[in-house]
Amino acid sequence: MRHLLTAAVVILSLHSIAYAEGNIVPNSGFEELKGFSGENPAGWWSWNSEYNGLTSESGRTGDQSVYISSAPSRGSHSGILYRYRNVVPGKTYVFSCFVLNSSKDPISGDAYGQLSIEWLKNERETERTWGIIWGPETSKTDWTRQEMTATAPAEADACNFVIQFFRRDGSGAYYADDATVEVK
Ligand SMILES: [Ca+2]
Repeated sequence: MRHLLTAAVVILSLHSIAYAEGNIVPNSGFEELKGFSGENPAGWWSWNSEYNGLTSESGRTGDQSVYISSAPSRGSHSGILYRYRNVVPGKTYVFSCFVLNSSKDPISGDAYGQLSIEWLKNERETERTWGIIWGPETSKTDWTRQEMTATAPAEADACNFVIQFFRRDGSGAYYADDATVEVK
C-alpha cells in the first residue's frame, strides 16, 4: 500500500511540474473557490475588491470567471493580480486572458480594460510594462483573447500579472477567464 501511495505522489508531482512548464499561473480558469461570488480567485489578489471578484454569471470554461467593474470615482481603477516569485531577468513572459464585455453593464465612454506586468525587486515595484487595452468595442457575445509580451528587466526577482479596469470618464464591467503566462 505504501508503495502504491508513493507511486501516486510521484505521478502527481510530475504532473504538476509538467503543468507549470506550460502555464505558470495557478487557478487560470478561476474555478476555485467555487461559489464564493465576489471573492478573490484562489491564488490571486485584488484591489478595490468591492468592484471585482469571482462570478458564475459567465464563464468561457467551467462555471466561473472573474468580473472587473468600474469603481465610483473618475480616475479610479480596480483589478486582480497574480504575484509570481520566480522571475528570471532576460526571460520573456507571454501573458494572456480571454475577456467578454458585460451585457448588463457594458464598457462605456473611454473606460477600458488592460493587461500589465509590474516588475518587482525586494517586494517593491521597479518598473511596469503596459499591455493591450480593450474598450467599449469589446464583444458581449464572443470571448476575445488579449495578449501581451514582456521581457523581465535586469534585477527583477518577482512580478505581478495584472488584469485591470480603468474608469476614466466611462464606466462598465467585463469578465475575464483562462489567464495564462508562458515563459519563453
Ligand atoms: Ca472559468
